[in-house]
Amino acid sequence: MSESFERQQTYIVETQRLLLEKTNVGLSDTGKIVTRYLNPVVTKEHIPLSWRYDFNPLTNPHFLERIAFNSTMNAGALHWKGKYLLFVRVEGVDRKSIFAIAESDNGVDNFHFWEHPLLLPDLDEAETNVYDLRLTAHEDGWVYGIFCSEQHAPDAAPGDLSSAVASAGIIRSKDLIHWDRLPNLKANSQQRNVVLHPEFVEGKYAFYTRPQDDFILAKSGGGIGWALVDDISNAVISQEKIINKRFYHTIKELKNGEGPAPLKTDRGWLHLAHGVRGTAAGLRYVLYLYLTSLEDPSELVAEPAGYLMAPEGEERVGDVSNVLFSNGWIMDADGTVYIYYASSDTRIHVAVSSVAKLLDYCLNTAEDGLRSAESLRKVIHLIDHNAAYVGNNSNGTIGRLTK
Ligand code: M1P
Repeated sequence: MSESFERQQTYIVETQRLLLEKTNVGLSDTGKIVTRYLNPVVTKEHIPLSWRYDFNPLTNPHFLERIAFNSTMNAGALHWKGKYLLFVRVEGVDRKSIFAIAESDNGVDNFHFWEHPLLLPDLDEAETNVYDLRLTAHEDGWVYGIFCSEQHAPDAAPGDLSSAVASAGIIRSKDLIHWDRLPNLKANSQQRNVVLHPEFVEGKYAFYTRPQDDFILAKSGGGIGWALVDDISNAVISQEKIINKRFYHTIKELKNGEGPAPLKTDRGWLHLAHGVRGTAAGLRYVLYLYLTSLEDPSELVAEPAGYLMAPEGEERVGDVSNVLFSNGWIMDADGTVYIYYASSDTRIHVAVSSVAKLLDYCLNTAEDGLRSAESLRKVIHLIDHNAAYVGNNSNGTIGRLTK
């Protein structure tokens, strides 16, 4: 072994060890609905070295990375046997994604990948890319993973190497090691951001969908859809209704998509979703919440105006800048909620909240009035309400408490 090989190997191994052992810290959260954390929880630097380097000095004399990765993002999440698991979208420099499980004891730091990536059964050789897995521990006893299965559009004109078709792939497992692959969900439109509801509804499997006219834009696709399916081993959408609509001049004007499977609370099903709007600088992806009825999970109960989380600071910049995306969250028995979100399609972070706070936010923040005049009315209403509790000084800032 050359000295340089040995030195480089030691440096790389030691650097990763320090990264994996690093403690994360929550940032100041006074008055905030979620607590962000200082460090991302999973980055491409967390990917095992044995997936990247050939450690044989004879076949890798310069100690070069043999397989390089571009990013870790958009992770499904699951609480499993006391561990916090992330099913990470690991994207290579070749632009293909694979899924890999990273686990942590406390949900906020020390995530380390399992020895092998998830061995996704290969169904169809036309499938080019897979990504954005959503996990559902279903009441039927299986853990399902629903993901985007993408291929080159079969009807693309000669020379058109961009047109693509998105559909929903389905896998399930009972041990998270062996995965069965079921046929892709059959639908009349392209589908991305498909999520399985954790309970049977009317005795059927229920899917959150995102019908879209083409690969990128939802257009007539209206918003987040809902469809009941008789047989998950041959899942066909025959009827789909839009349960969370898009509106002009909102954070989800261009498109939206369900995030992880919703959380069951005593006030309803709590949903995390992403909304997308166009700007002069490109698309902007933010995260928002909505609540649906326990009796009918397709019935909207509350939706606070605007976003819960938007890209901040370093989160703004990355492979696809100005994007927050989440397809994984975990609720602990004590009501703590860990939101795993990727920033700018590059790395994964955690933000921590609680069911109590998220419900309070959902139920006590007014819905979007869709007009500036309505936004003004809401501000005036809050000022008037506060007049009974605080005095306003001459600068208009809050003065002494009167009650
Ligand atoms: O680049 C942002 C996101 O774009 C797509 O999401 P959507 O279909 O909602 O627009 C996906 O490719 C997603 O992976 C990506 O993070």
